[in-house]
Amino acid sequence: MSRLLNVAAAQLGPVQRTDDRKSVVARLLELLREAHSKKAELVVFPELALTTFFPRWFVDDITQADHWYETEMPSAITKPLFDEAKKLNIGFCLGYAELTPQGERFNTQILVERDGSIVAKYRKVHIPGHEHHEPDRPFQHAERYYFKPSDDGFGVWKAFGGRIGMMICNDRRWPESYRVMGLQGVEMILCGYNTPLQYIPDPSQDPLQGFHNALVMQSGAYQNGTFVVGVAKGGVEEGVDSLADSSIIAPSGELLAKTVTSDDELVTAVCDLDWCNNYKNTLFNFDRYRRPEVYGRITGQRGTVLD
Ligand code: CDT
Repeated sequence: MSRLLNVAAAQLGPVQRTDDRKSVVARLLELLREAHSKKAELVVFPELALTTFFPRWFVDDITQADHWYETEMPSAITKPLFDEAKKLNIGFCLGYAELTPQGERFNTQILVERDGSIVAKYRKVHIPGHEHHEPDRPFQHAERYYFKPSDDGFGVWKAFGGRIGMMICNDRRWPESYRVMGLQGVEMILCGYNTPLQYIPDPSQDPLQGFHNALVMQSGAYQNGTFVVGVAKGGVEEGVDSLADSSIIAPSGELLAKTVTSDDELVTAVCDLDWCNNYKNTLFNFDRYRRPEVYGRITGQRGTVLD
C-alpha cells in the first residue's frame, strides 16, 4: 500500500520592514505556482510569513504593533492566495500573527485545503524570548510580549489523505510537541520557523544552529514515525541573519529534501504516508511498549526538581 503526498517546503528569504503585505503575497503566489508546476499538493510557508519578524523591536504601547497582526483570514490582501490555491487545486499552510476580536494575540498557523477552506488552526504553544524590553541585547526577541502562549495544545487533523499536525518554530525543540501529536497518530508535521543566528550572547554566533535544527526535527520524526516539514524565513532581515535550511524529513529520520539558499526557494518530496507504519507498528509501537505510568514527571512538573 502507498499513500503518496507531494509536499513542498516554500522557504522565504527576508521580509524587510518596508515590504508591504501585497508584495509578500506576490512572493507567496510565485512559490505556490512553482509548487503546482512540480505537482505538489500541499505547500508549507514559514512562521510569521506575511511580515518581517517584528518581535525584534519593542514598543511601549502594544497597540502600536497592531498593524503587524491579521484580524481576519483571508483578508482582502491575502485572499488572492486562497483564490489561486483553489484554482490550482493545491493546499497550503501559512504562519501569521493573529489578533482576535477579544484582543488576544497569537502566533498562528493555518492549514488550507485544496478547495480554499481553512481546515485547521494551530496557535504556538512554546513562546520563547522575553516579556520586557532588554536594552542590552543587540536586538529584541520579545515574542513573550507580543504573543500569548496557546493552551489549545497540539492537534492532528485528517487532511490530504493522512493525519496532519502543526507546530511553530520553538515548539520543534521540545520532544513533547512531537509526542503529543504522535499519540494522535500524526503522519506529517508542518512547522514554520524564524531562527536568528545571533541570539546567543556570544556575538560570534552559534555555529550549531543548523545542526540543532536538523537534530530536533530528524529525531522527532524518527521517534514518532512521522514526516516533518520544517520551513524557514531565512537570510538577513533588518540586519539580523536567520537560519534557512528548510527541509522535508522522512519517518526514518532521513532528510528527503533541503534548501541550499537563504532566499525564496522551493523544495519538494513525494511522501508515502504509509512509510510511517514501519516505525509506528514495530519499533515505536506505543500501545505495546510505552510506559506512561513511569512518565508522570513529564506532565506533573515544569522545571527541574533536585531530590
Ligand atoms: N521564532 C522562534 O521561536 N525562534 C526561536 C529562537 C528564539 S531565541 C530567543 C527558535 O527556537 O528558533
